Amino acid sequence: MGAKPTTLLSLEDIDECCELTYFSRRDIIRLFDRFYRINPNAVKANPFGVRLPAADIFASIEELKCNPFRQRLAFVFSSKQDDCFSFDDFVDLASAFCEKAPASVRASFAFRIYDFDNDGLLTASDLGRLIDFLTCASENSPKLLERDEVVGYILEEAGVEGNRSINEAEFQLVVKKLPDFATSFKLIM
Ligand SMILES: [Ca+2]
Repeated sequence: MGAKPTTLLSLEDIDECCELTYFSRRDIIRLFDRFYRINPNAVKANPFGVRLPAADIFASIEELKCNPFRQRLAFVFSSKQDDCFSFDDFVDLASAFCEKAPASVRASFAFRIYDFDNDGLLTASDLGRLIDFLTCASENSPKLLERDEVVGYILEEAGVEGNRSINEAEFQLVVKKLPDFATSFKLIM
């Protein structure tokens, strides 16, 4: 039957992942097992080099299966921007939205996800697309962030009018005023 997934990881590998994320050794082992199950043969052949299609990864994660932000997540977290994730990319995604990640880290990734045209600014156009994403999502699909009020707040607090745009520092300030942000913008994997 071949090796168990955990034997593919050395303690050094695990500790390196721990250092770069908010996870414990046990978390890393659990995530690796999850990654392995998506395509055991490919992962076994090249545990850290293999890049699995983001679509396969999302399909295996209940919380992401129907998430309207799948494409944005694939873009932001695929280190080679090839719509595929290495194990490191997968861990980065899980770490960014885990419970231990500080609100500022989650906000930083939220900013990149909402910046649909990747120009480093949230413009009215980005926020408009964000509202579309949130309102077009199926009623009963799980969403990474189900926050119509957040969108309203962002517009109001940042005073977006005309061509006004929000940079990441301003976005962080807006998010600080949202007590629910840290709890709503999370993903348990
Ligand atoms: Ca933008």
